[in-house]
Order: sequence, then C-alpha cells, then structure tokens
Amino acid sequence: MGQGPGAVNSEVPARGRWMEVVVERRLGGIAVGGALLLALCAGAGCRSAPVEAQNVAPSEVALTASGSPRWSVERAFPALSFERPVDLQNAGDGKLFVVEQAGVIKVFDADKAGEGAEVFLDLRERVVDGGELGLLGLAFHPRYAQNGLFFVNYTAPGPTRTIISRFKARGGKAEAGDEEVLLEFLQPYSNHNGGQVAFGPDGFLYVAVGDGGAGGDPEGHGQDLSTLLGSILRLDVDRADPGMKVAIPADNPFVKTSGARKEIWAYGLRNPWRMSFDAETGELWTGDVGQNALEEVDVIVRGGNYGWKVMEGFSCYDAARCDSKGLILPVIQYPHTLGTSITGGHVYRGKRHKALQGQYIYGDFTTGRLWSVRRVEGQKPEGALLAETGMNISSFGVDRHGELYLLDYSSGTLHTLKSTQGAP
Ligand SMILES: [Ca+2]
Repeated sequence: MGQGPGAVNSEVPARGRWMEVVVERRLGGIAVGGALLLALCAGAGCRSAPVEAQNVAPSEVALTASGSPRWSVERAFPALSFERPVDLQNAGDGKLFVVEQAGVIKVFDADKAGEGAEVFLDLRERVVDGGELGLLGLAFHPRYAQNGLFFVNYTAPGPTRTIISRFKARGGKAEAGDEEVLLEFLQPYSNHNGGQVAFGPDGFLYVAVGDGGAGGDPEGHGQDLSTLLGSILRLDVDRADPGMKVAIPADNPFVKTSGARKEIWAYGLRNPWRMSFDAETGELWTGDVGQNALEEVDVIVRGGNYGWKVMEGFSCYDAARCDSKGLILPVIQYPHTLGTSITGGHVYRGKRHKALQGQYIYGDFTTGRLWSVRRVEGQKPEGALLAETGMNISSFGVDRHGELYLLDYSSGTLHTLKSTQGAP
C-alpha cells in the first residue's frame, strides 16, 4: 500500500506510486458513524501528568445538525501554485513560507501574492524525496526577526536518515551551505518519518518522529524509549550540552530514566503527521496516522504514552499484550470508511470565522474530508464534518493572524475555508 507524505497503511511505499493508490482508495459519499469521541484530557490537567486510559464506549461521529457540510474551500492566492506542498508557516510578519517536499522552501508576501513566490531555501541536493520522504517541516525561531534562525526536518540519503538542522536567513534568503545539523537518526524504512518541527510556548523545539516505518511497527519502536522513533522530541536549540548540538531541557520526562533517550517528550506514536500548538492554550495537537482501521487526533502531554502499537485509536492493535493501562487514548478517532490518512491541523484562533473559534480543524489526505473537534472540560468532545474538499489535504498552516490555510498536495494550491450558509 502506497501513500502520501503522512502515510496511510502497512507496507513500505514504492516511490512515485502513492498517487495511484490514493485514487484507488478514495471513497465516495458521506459515511456516518463508527468513530468514538472521548475526552480523557481536558483543561489545564492536560499539560502536566499523563492521563490513564479507561474503558470507553463508542459513540458516533457527530455531523453538523443538517447532516451536510456547512463549509467549503476556496482558492487562496490564485496566482500561486506549488510542487507537492507539505507545510506552510509564517515568521510573524506578512510573509508565508511553503515547503515543497522535494526540498525547496518558497516565500511570498500575503498582500502581494500576485507578484509570485520566490525561493527562500533550496535543499534539493541534500534531500531524498518520494513517497513519505523529503523536506517535511519548517519552524522559525521565536526571535527570528532578530536572529534570522529557522529549523528544518528532512530525510537524507545514504543511509536514509532524518536530519534536524538550523539555518540563518540573511537578506530574506537562506543558503544550503549555511546548514548546521543539530540532530540526525537513521530511518530503517522509507515511510513514517513524521516531520513537523514546532516551537512551543516554552521556547523549546518539538519534533514529530514516526515509528520508523514498514507496517505494524515490526521492531516495536513505538513503545521503546531507547529509540527516538515513534516519539515527540523536545530540544533546547539555544544551548548545547557537552558533545551535542542541542541541550536537553532539564524537565524532559525521561532524563532520569535508565536507557531512555532524554530528547523524548512523549511516545507511543505511529506517524504523527502535522502537529501544532494552540496559540491560546499552548496545547500540542497532532494527527497520528493509523495502521489498518483508525485515524486519531491526540493532545500531547509531557511523558505521555499514546499507545502504538498496543493500541490503534481506541482499539487494541497488538492483541497478545493489549493493556491500555497508563496509555493516553485519542481525543477523537475516525475509521477507514471515512478516510485512511489523517493530516493534523490547527486549533482555530483567527478572527474571520467566529463559528470555528477554539476548534481543532483537521482532515484526511486520501478522502479530503475536513473535520473539527471541540473539547469542553468535563464533556465528550464534539466532532463535526466541516467539508468534503475533494483535495489531498497534505497540511494546514496559519498566517500571523491565525487565519487558516489548507494545502492540496495534488494541485499544489492553497485554500481557505468559506461558510456555505452565511455563518461567520
Ligand atoms: Ca494512539
């Protein structure tokens, strides 16, 4: 089974094949039901200690009251299109940066998009691209305006490995030769490379790492704290510990755990494809791509174990040793009848759409369905279908005002949400 950048399924993808597979897997119509909703982690408690999993009963995905989507997508910046875009970031000003999987970052001024986009960084000679490999993530230093520093996550060849590196922009552009590699680790298979890098409100850099690939996590990386695979990492990129290019924050959860990698912030993930911090609460949200049945949304907390491969979503995966004790279950999941490769999005904090305030908006790469989920303390999360976009949603991004964009991998275009019922 091949796949897009976020991974769909079990087998190692053949390079260049995934798009055919996406077409094969595309599902028609609005399917209802099957997915569970559950709040295990609400409010301030989410950010401290892991929450223990409980026995949960399934309930249905809540569609909007009418049963039909209330939103559609419309093209943003129609003068611009990109080649296989996988990330969109802003640096705190009016510019938007689009990451193309082959290894190019392009930049344009959102108010002057008609003038076109320019190359900000070209890393193609260092990147191995195809399937789920490539340049996958970009994060600007919180003080980018002063120091010009930014960070990328990409896969490099010979042997295939993930590289997290730092660049310094000069005069609004960056050069491949300015790279400083901060961290690298081997990727045993070509798929499940995670790829997001994002600064938390604490000023540390968080890195999403998949389980290393193949299907069914054959080497058990998800539950193995001695490997960086299958984890979210937390790094201090403003300092360096002896023998390292980064420092380990003193309050990382496993700094005193024998045999554990001290970079790990949370683990038990299969392929966290796109993660973001809620600009208001500071919570870290991700979509974790499932194996054969279930796609899930997780809120990541310090030291949390998100279950893979003991669990897939709310269900047991590795039944021989299925014990959900101590595991953090998803905020919400959906079954493969609705989509087969989740793309995590953002908690909406923009001004344009009041109806979406505070909702986490995410979608599916293969079916183009777009959903929201809202967590209310003490209640079951409310999920809703927002739109059937028909796109291969590879990522989301926000501008400096928190307005949301969707990236269509196939056409390379950017889109915004539009209410179809006149709601703000
Ligand atoms: Ca999980």
